[in-house]
Amino acid sequence: MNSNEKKETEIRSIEELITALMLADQNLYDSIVRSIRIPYSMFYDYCSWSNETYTRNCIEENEKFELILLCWNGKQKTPIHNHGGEECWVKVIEGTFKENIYTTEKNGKLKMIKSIDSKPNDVTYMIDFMGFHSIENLSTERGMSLHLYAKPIRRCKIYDENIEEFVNKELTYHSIK
Ligand code: CSS
Ligand code: FE2
Repeated sequence: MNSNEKKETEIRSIEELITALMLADQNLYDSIVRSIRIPYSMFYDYCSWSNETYTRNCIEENEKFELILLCWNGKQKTPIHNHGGEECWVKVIEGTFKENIYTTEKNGKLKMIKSIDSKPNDVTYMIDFMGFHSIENLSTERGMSLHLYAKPIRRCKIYDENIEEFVNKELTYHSIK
């Protein structure tokens, strides 16, 4: 593939991304997410921030998929969670993040099996048979990550550190465009 052909396959705006996802079969979502080259300033309209938690900002939601922008203050992190049976892609837009992946052992205890650091443009993938994960903004600065879930995730399991058990959690948005 020469450089001209490569440019044509790159996705350069949020509108282009939504159209590509609407038209494509889910088995093409991985290559679509990896071809995103959207400047981070194009996501500013979708940002909201909270000192309590990372925020979930809905860019697009339909029957096939959910595209959300997560905005993180410094050091914010998710609980350990699964993805309600759906596929999950995370693309870093701005900042540096750590993903820890866990499985449950026979006695039910959680075991961390992998840790991945990611930077802008990196893509990670998760699905329930791979286990559970948590994501953390490694920096003390704000960060943004783009999450594609197919299909949309209404509820998932999150690990409650106090009772050392998973509990069901309904997922909500902090903002919707
Ligand atoms: N699944 C988490 C983010 S890490 S993929 C969420 O949607 O809140
Ligand atoms: Fe996740």
